[in-house]
Amino acid sequence: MIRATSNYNKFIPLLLVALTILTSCNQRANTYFEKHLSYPDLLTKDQKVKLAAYVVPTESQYEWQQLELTAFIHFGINTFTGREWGDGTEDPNLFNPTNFDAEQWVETLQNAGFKMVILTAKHHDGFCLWPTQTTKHSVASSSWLNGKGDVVKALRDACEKYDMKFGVYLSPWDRNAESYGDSPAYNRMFVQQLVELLTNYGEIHEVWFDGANGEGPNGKVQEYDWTRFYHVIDSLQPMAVKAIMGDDVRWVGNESGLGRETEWSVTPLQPDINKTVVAENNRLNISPTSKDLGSNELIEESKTIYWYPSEVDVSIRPGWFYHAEQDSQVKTLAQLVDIYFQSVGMNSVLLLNIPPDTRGRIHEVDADHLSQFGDYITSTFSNEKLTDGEVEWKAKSGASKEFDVHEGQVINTVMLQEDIQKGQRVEEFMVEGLINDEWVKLTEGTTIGYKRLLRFADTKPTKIRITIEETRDIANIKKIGAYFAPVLEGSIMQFKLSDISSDNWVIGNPQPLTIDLGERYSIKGFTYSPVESMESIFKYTFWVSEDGETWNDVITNEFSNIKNNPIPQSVTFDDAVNARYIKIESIEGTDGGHPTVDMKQIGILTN
Ligand code: FUL
Repeated sequence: MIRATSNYNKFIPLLLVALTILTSCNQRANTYFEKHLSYPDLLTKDQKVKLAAYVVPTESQYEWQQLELTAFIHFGINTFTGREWGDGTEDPNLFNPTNFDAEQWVETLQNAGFKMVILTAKHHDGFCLWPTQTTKHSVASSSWLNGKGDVVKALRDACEKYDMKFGVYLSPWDRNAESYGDSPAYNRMFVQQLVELLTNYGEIHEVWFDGANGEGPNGKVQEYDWTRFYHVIDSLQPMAVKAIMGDDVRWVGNESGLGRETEWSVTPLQPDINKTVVAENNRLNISPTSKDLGSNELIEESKTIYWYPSEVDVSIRPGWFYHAEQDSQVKTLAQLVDIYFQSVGMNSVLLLNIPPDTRGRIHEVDADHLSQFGDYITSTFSNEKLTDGEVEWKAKSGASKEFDVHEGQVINTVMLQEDIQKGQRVEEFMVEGLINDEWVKLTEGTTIGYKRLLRFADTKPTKIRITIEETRDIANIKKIGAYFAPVLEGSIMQFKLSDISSDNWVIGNPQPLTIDLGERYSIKGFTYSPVESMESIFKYTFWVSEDGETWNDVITNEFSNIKNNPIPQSVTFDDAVNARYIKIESIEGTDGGHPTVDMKQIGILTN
């Protein structure tokens, strides 16, 4: 296979390559564009789409894609403060796991089928889980193991022992670093942190740069030197994929475990790391949250396209960090299985977060749900119902192929895989089953990519037939599978929104919203539920009053990460307060505005 790397200025050789592909209708072209392709001018839409079928992953992107199940470990100061975003002023001594056991993490994850673990080596609060030379704000200043502990090393060693791949999350946004906002100085520090992580801990398979950044209007604004960060990774760990604010792995666009029905790994989208890219993404009106990131219409408008596959990151709990009060809200087997179908089954890699508790262990509830999940996936997919689904099927638009089902078997799931080393091509397909000598449509879909899973009602066909209805070029189908995936009762555990009914509440002032609760309560906290598609409150003050005239402010804080993860928020006060009236003041919204609050969004906690 010849691999051509495209380059903005090398139009002439590229044009020749392009012409070879475009004119070789009957003859197979074997030239591929690894990771990206800049289009020469003057190509038609059809020509551009056909060329997009020849963009392929790099070796490390391909290896990453085959992992399918990867795990996130959010562990740090927040584990001990109960927060989601620490502000960087925390005392390092708070970090004190009582029964730390990284091997328990890795063993639990491996038994559930996970192939890589990514650790939050430094979250937004700036606390480093390894004894870095760059700051005192690290495990070295904690009393844990007398300052001799190193979470990165402990986890790395456990991964080595269990043959698990290992990645690091290093938050660019740092609320502790004094140099943050003094761009060159902080970039130097960040590079040094990267160098420490990428040289002292063996092989690193993924580097995760979070795009989350809560720099406020009065905060320090940092210009990151992404080019240099990328260079450091490429030279020290050439096989590591760079994720999210990195150009190898793309954020799927939500934190709820939901992939796209139509998921193209070839897309004009790039991480917003420099002005040119930002301008191009703006021109095309696309961002990681866009529904369409790869249609033919979008490709027609684009100048450069990339192999930039999707990663679905979601937490097994409502929060990213461990909070004891969420022990009853660990995602159930049914929810985890749905997430699997919506991620791995939608041409993405799943990055499931399992946050260790204050002991430094994966909690028993999480471990139990993970083990059920692992058993379900293994037993479902090791029980192949087709007699032979391993194929090397070169399918043109309209081509069909039949597959025999083992006699008498009930199926409700199909799996399709393209050989993505030859590009992603299928645009539309249909699945039928032969039931009582008649072909009956079972399901249909759009993109396939590395893997597509589709569920349908239980059926007992003697054969299934796959039709590739539309493809960008001859599709290379690698595997067709059929399975029986037991249907699970989805007991979605409810989040308690309020301990008292709002039936007798009366609105006093509309904004800031004041509410007369009707009687006096001992209030221990409140909840706030964001509304989809509306700006949410980010910073707030919560006030109480006995008479509706004299107000006491109980807490001013932020709903950390509400923008990326718009789930109901629960705030517990240090001490209960007695009051009949409450007021919630929106200081700043998630988009910088002052969103209003509706009474329906508020709950009161008294227990
Ligand atoms: C977000 C962060 O703000 C969360 O705290 C978490 O780390 C998640 C994976 O990414 O953007």
